[in-house]
Amino acid sequence: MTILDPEPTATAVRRFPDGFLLGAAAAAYQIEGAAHEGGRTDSIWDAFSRVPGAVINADNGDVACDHYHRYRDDVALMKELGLNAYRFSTSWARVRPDGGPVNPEGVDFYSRLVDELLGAGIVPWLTLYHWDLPQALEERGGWANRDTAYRFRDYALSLHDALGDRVDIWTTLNEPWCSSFLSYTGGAHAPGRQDVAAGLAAAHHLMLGHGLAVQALRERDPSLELGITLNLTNAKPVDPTSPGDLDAARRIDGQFNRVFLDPIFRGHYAGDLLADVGHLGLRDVIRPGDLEIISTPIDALGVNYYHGEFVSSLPPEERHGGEAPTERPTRSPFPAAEGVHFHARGLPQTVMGWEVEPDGLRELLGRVHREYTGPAGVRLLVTENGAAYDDEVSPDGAIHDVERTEFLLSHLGAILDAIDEGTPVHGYFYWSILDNFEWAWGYDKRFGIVRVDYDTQERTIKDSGLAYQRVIRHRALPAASAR
Ligand code: IFM
Repeated sequence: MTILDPEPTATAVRRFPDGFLLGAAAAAYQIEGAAHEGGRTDSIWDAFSRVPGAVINADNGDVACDHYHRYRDDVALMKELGLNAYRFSTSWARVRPDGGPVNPEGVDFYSRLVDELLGAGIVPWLTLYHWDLPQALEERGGWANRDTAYRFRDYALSLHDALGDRVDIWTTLNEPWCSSFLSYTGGAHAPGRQDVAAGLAAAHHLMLGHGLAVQALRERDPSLELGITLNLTNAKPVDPTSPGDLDAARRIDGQFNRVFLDPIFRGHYAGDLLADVGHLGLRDVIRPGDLEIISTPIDALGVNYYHGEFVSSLPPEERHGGEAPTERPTRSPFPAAEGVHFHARGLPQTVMGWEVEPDGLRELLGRVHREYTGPAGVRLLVTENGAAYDDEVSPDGAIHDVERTEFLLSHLGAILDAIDEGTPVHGYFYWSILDNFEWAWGYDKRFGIVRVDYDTQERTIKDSGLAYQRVIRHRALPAASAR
């Protein structure tokens, strides 16, 4: 039997708990296009895409998947797939161009999108910030400037004014690690800065903005479900008996995971993290009261999981893939990880060079539940997980993306494993509903369960999408032995 067969037999399936959301995600700049329409002005990604060598093939989000004009058809596709929920982000530069007054035309786009989703019986899951700061705010210091956190709160409230009557689930930030360290320290993402202190300031101010927005939205409507999405990893030592490797794993865990988890859930930065990075600029930006704001209770934590990290104090024999493709020189995004080397484990890899390790998701969810969300009584969901492969269109027009299908099913299986061992997980969002603009990789990497032909904008559901459609219809996964 395969996942595409008509009916899985009752004994050969693993069922998802009642209420578990099976959805998919996308983000404004990656799919909307219409970059210069409806009053929208530049975000940092519009500006960064113009920097020579910053994005592969000099691609940009001007047109992307043209979702701004095709959102009705895209929602119809989501309905056909049976998605329970759709996680999308709003563009600050569309809603408040240049970070200034509200743009009714921009707000109206999201209002129509939300109505379309609700009409299709799909829960709208709104993310306020998925990396596309208005360029005008970057020119005033961007996230390294504390004031941006307050502007973010105002932007959140403007959207609540328009959508608060219809959207119940609000995520403040998507992957602040990327919009701080990868963007302000590593320079691989917009705005392309390479400054350790700016990256630490950005991380702190992003969390401050998160806390301010949660407070303000909660005050507006205590019934909202409020949360944040973090990209998290398992940082493992190559040699668990080597003090150098253990320290490498501790540093990466600290500067990737705990730098956000501890302030948000515990109201402090961990002592070892402060010892590593406090003197590099972090202590200078923490003001009295900040950590109380940042740790304002939330209702939901979204975990984005793609791969683990296998680290050592010794270099690998061969360089591990996965770096940004940019022709511009970049630096390590980690503020204090000199001497930490990233190794491969010999696992299969996606075309991003990311190792495929579904069981790492089970392990990560268990850890996050035990140490953070469980004690806080916060709902835990997987808000992104997905894989890029070089898809081929078969002569019959189908996309037989066997590897992506297996990736999707095996990660769903890992979530059921986590649930079986006592980790409550409440939902899963595949990344992404559509092939789209993969940041510095441009359109070169395809993550979608729906193919986008960028010449014609034609959409085709891939085999992975058809497999997901069946999982959603039956609310069950065929047991591994039955696939
Ligand atoms: O495309 C991105 C997304 O914007 C954020 N999370 C990771 C995805 C794949 O790189």
